[in-house]
Order: sequence, then C-alpha cells, then structure tokens
Amino acid sequence: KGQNVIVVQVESLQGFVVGLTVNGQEVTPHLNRLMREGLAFPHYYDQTHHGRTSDGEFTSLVSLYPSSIAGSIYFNFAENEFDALPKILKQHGYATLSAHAYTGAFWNRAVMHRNLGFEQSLFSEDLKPGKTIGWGLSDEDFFTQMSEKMERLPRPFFAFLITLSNHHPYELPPAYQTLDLGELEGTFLGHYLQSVHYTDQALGRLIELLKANGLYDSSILVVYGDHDAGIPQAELQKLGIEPKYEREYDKVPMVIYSSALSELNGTVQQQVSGHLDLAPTLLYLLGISQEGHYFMGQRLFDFPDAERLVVFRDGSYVTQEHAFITQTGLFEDGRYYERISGRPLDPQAAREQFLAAQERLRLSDLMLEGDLYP
Ligand code: GP9
Ligand code: MN
Repeated sequence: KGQNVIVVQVESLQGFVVGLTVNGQEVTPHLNRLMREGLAFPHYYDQTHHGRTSDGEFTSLVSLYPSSIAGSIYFNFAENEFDALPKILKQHGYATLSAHAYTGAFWNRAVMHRNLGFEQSLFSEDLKPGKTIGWGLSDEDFFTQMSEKMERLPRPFFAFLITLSNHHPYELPPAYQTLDLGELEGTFLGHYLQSVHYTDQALGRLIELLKANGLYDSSILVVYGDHDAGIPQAELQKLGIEPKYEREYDKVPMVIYSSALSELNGTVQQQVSGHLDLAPTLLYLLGISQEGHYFMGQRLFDFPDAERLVVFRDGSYVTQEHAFITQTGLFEDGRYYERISGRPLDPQAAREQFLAAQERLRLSDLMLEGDLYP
C-alpha cells in the first residue's frame, strides 16, 4: 500500500524470447533476471486486436476487451467516459504520468491518455532530443529521461512508460547490433533478436537507474509486452518453434517486482492470464477496493481459479487445461486442444465455455458501445 507504480509496456515483446539463448548468448538477460527476481507469469496471453499498441494500453488500463468495430478504441470511443487505472489511482492520491517517445497524435494518445486519467503525458514533442532509433528517441535515452522525471514526481506516483525502439521491421542501426547471430544474421528473425536485445539492454539501464535513485525498492515495477512481434512462422521455425495450434505462442512476457511481495518474489505463477488482468491486479496489490469498479479481467493474486477463461476478441479462448481456437468467430469452425500438449479434442466439449466467452465479449461491447460507465 502506498508504493509507487511503474508500468513499462514494451513494444513487440513476445513471450518466446524469455530465457532464449542464441549462439550461447542470452537474448534478454535483463528481463530474464527481473523475472527471476520478481513474480513471473509465463502464460500471460496477448489479448489485443486491431488496435495493436493502443489495445495493449487499453486492455491493460481499462480491463475491457478490444472492440469488434474495425479500428482502434482510442479513435472510435475517445469521447467515452472510462473507469481506468490512472483515473482510479489519481482518486487515491497518486500523481499520474504517461510517456512515449512518439507524437501524441499517434493512436490519438494525447486525447485518450487524458481521458483515462493521466494528469501529465509526455510525447516526442515534450522530450529532450537524444539518440534516435527507428521511429524516434532510443529506449535507452527515453528511460534515462524518465528516470530523472520520476525522481521529481510527487509520491506516490503511477508512471506508465511505453517503449518504441523494438518496432517492426526491427532494423536496428548496425552500431547497436551487438549479438553474434551466425547464420541468423540479416534475416527477419535476426533483426528482431538484435532489436529486442537492444531494448532489453535499455530495460537493464532503467532498472540500474531505479536501483540507484531508490525507486526500485519503493515501487511496484511491472514489465509486459504490448502484443506479438508479427514474425512469420517460417522465421520462428529457425528457433525450433512449431506451434501445435494458433495462439500457442501468442503470449507476452509479464513480470511484477515489488520489495513488498517478499516471498512471492522469485516465484513463477503458472496460471493462464492476459492483458485484461493488469488493472484489477494492481488495485489488489495496492490495497484499493475493487468495489464500484467494473473489470472484465481478474486479479492475478489470491484468486485460484481453475475455471479462469482468457478470452480473445475473435471468440477463441484458453483455460488452464484447454484452448479453443476459432478463425471465423463461429463455434462450428472452432478446434479444441489440450493447451500444453496440443492434443486435439472434441470441440463439442467446449460449447459451454465458448458461450461464456461470448457473453463476456457481449457485456464488454455493451459497456463500450453504450458508453455505460457513467
Ligand atoms: C507508436 C507505437 C507503435 O507510437 O506505439 O504502435 P503499433 O504499430 O505497434 O501499434
Ligand atoms: Mn506495438
């Protein structure tokens, strides 16, 4: 209770990189270490849809599903009133800051971040110049500026930092490519590995700065990926990744570290979960009651639930034991599997949970399209 909250949403950080080594080199050593030091969620599914990064933000902060309407909620429902994590934390005395090194017009963030309750938002137009990678300021310079910024914020604060450097097509300037990739060098996958390795290094720098200024031990630090990396299957195969069903690898790393988690630090939570679970989880950790708040996700603590459904916008879902995957949204087109082994099962057994998943999507759509929060 009372700790600062620092949430880092990492661009295109997909789950398969965790613990991965290539040519004897760890691809994400800093993320791996944080996952060993904090509480790791290896089955955190990507629940985004058309809105990509903006869906990553929206599902995590608002805990509603992405919209079935083409385009991003950040544009289509910018006039709505939402009950979002930053707004709730502001009501509980938190200073709220969001930051991202691209223009505030992109994804309509300048408008939506204010709507969601960020008192202050910093975009490329507000940041100091520095080294540039891809679309803008490098993650390393971004984190350095943000560390200085967070030091000066009133306490407690909630900072939501969205990275940028690890963006498709992942073509990092040669000077930043530090992995020795052998025959993967120059391939699409090779570019991604170099790029995600760079962002991991920047994350390591952020953690170092937070340790030096005392924020590491007075904050809850959350790091997760915004969505999958969009790597073609033929490329993933080079790492021996062969999905037994669609979405098997559509997971993003998720880790929570807080000095106050004591014995939970250093543990791995095997339960399935996803983006929508972030807001209720953080409120729970901070001792803020969920009463009067309407989340479609579920907190990741103190909530053992074998029936937990992680629902995707297209009507597919996973549970601890099973995965139901439909390409068209229709039950009749669905396939049903044992989630871990990939063994195919009779889809008829999935009907009841499919309908429960449909009901959740319907309620979420009603909240969104009816602007029902008020
Ligand atoms: C741009 C960045 C990228 O600001 O967040 O968005 P994406 O293309 O991943 O949706
Ligand atoms: Mn993105």
